[in-house]
Amino acid sequence: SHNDKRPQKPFYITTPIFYVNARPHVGHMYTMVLTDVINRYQALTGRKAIMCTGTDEHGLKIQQAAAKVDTPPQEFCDGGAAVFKQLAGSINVDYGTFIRTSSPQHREAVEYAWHMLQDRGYIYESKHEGWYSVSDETFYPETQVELIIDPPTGRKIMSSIETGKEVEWTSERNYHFRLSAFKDRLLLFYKENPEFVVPHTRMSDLVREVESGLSDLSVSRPAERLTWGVTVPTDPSQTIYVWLDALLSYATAAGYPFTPGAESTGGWPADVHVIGKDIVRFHCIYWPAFLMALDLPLPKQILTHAHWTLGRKKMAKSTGNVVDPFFALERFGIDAMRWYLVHDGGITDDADYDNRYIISKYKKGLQGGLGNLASRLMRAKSWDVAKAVKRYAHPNYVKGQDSFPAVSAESNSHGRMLYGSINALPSQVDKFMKELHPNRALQTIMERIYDANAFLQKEAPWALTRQLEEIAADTTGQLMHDLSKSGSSPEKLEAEIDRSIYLCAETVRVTSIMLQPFIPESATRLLDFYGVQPERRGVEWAVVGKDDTYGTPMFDANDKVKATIFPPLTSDF
Ligand code: ME8
Repeated sequence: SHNDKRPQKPFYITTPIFYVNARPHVGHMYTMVLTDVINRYQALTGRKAIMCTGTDEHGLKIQQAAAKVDTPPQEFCDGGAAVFKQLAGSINVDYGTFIRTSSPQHREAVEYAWHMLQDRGYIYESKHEGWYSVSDETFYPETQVELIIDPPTGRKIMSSIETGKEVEWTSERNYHFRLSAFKDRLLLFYKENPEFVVPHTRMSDLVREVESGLSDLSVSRPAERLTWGVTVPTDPSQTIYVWLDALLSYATAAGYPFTPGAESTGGWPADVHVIGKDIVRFHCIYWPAFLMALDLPLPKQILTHAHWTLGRKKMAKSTGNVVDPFFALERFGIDAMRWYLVHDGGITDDADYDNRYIISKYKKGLQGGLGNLASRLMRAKSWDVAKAVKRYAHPNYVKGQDSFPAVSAESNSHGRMLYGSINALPSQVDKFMKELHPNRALQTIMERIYDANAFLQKEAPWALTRQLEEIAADTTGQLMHDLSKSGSSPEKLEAEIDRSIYLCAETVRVTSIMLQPFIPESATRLLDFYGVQPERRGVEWAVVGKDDTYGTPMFDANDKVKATIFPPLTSDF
């Protein structure tokens, strides 16, 4: 139909906007990288893709943090936002938008949304009493708090059972959002969109929580307590609750309030919000309810990832149990970090961060696995990758895999297995990426690289090369005679060598194409090393045999520095 001709909405993906009250740690970097990988993958498939990250700058927590260091809140936030922006840049995160909630553009969007909510009758004023956690920026009901002894101070404090954070009794007049009115609509929405929350296990917890009932949500605080935020446009004595303000940043960044007829040019609605499992309630209950109330389309999926721990305890800025991402980057480099975080980071289960793992896994996966395979093939004097490619790539070798010459049935079957598994790789990666499991996608790519290394080891083309050299050097002609008697010939041996080289080179080419979203710099260097033309690096080229033009490095392959894509990491620091 003519509708199919409409340009596709840009893919739109976000990270949470991060609080600026403390320096970022590896957990924040992880969310940024996961999001970037998914966004870059979409772009690799040829879709316009927009990623948004940014900073959450309002609220009591930030107000208090700024006051503590005697700095005006805006100045305090400018400094914090700059650090998060720097982090994104330094780990090669290709964000299109960096949204700050203290920006005038965002303030206007929040004011507009407030008017809409009020006009539609979703907001009312009443007295509110409850336990408020400044650290979590949320009220907890009586049933979700307990009296504990605060370990550092020995003081008895009331705290949230869920997060352990201190809560204080608050009694005030403020505005409420009719969250309770959305219970049935939310449950129906979850039922009709079983893929809304990834991984699926967190969806059942969510349904249980909503089924057990929703109370209305306090969405403003008296301005004498909370000054740093967006003022309620109809009542200057109140300031808008930080989470309503913060969640709306996803809309602001996509152009909200939207221009009629151009609602989706900024990517709205979001395809994926990537968040940590700590903020599921805000994104999977409050956020859809706000959007329903505003009559805006809902995000398609929320990817809720697990946490990084350090010494098995959650990495968190409030406890100081953190790894500085800038130090880690300086020590290991951008792609080693990106690779490690995605390969070993948890979606469903928490993962423990350890410098020793980074080094040993890098050694196995990138340096010893991919780097070694790539350079063994390309730097050997005894064969020529470009020649092997010319010989076997389609359309030069149209007869296909079954006709690959082989000296033995055994090696023929190994080759066929590798051929089949590399050919299947792009669709496996695609499936995992669409299921929002970048870690599985990356692990599968790595398996193909390990397969190719094992194949090369078994085929040992260097042994055939030596055999050819010996035959050539044998003046008696005996070796040549033996070879012919066995039904082989120097030409057949050469064809066999080329065949092994070709299958391994294809593994490097195809995996490098698929690795671009994960380790963009290294993958680009690998593709340069293999002389893959820049316009042949999209996923549509990740088909065995499709490219018959590569094999000659775009730089001097004997330049040790350039040809060492994954230099060794040092473990002594
Ligand atoms: O919650 N492991 O901001 P925040 C993995 N401003 N990821 C972690 C992590 C860990 N140990 N610790 C933090 C906020 N993260 C709000 C969000 S959105 C409209 C407002 C990541 O600075 C993870 O993505 O506390 C988590 O959800 C987020 O940082 C919390 O960042």
